[in-house]
Amino acid sequence: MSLRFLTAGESHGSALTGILDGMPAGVKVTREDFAALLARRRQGYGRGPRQQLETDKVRVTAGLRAGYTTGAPVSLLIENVARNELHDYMQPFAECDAHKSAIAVPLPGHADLAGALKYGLNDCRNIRERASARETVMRTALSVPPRCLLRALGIESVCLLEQLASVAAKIDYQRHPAELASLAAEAGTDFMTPDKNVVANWKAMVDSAAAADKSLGGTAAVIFWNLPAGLGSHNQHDLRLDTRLAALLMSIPAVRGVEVGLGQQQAHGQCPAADPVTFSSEAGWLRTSNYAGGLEGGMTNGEPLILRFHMKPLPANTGLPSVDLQTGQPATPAFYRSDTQALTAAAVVAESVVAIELASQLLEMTGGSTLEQISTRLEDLRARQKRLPR
Ligand code: EPS
Repeated sequence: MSLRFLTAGESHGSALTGILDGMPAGVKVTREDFAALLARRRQGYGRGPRQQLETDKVRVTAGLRAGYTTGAPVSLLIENVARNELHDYMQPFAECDAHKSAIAVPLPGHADLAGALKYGLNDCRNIRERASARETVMRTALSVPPRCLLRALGIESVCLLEQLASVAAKIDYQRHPAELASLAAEAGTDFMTPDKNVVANWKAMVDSAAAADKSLGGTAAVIFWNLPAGLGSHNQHDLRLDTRLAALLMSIPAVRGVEVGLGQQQAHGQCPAADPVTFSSEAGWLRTSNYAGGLEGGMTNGEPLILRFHMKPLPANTGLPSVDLQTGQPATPAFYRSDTQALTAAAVVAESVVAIELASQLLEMTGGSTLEQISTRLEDLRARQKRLPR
């Protein structure tokens, strides 16, 4: 493990804080890199009103100097600027009246009840504030330096929406990811999908869900390409790259399942279970298909890495019965402002946490304290991986 990160912050607290440790020196990072990525996380058709209010402006408080990483831990701060009375109730010291913002009725499907029982609380506020997906803005921001490192090494990525509720886009994962990325760019920013024909239908679905205060889940994909073979390991359960990537994707709020490549179709016999190998001295090692999604035996195999995840509808206003933690009586949870769909945001977050892990794996494989050293070693490795091993 070469890169480590931690976040702190509550949804309606004053700010989110993050630390990323282990970045090499000499990686160029600009203000625009942060702004553009965080704007991508806010966009999407069906995001909640909060997304228009938050600016997600990143203050870099350590680890960058004159536009380059120094090798020291990178420290970031993002203030929550949208204000409502909840922010007054999240003040750190005794003058804040916590009772005024108590949540006595847990939302089914949320962290509320499990957290209240864990901490012995009859107020779910502390749990909900930290479990909120607002925290993912910091994980996304922390991925910027690792993304800049990957970009400098020629590694590219895209995230795509594949299915919203029961309506699937048509995506051929056997196409080159750069083609999928340019189709998605053509289809616009509402849903980040390469299938422009599904967009109008998805918009109408979001409109009717919004009118009913419901939320929609779905499936999205993250693809990285130009990776060397051998990131990860087959040697120990916790070093397998699929172990680590699945854990990171599952850590995104509301994600309920993860697939590597077309894993479910492979399991159900609906597509080949493996991809044929070819070799030529010009092209090196190639596969004629990529159903495995670029991961075999816990390691990248040099093909595009394809990960897919399933996100449930946000459980904000399901209308399901609950119980008042203070009275023990049946009760309906209070209305809770939410996104109609947050799959577009989750896809950007997923791409971000995967970027951090892949950068970490590359650092582990190449060693090196500076971008220059890493780049030279990776070039050498790539050249060797094109030849027959001796
Ligand atoms: C969230 C509830 C909403 C979302 C929030 C996540 O916040 P609020 O209750 O203030 O409207 O907008 O997501 C973000 C703020 C964000 O930046 O993604 C929740 O409970 O998970």
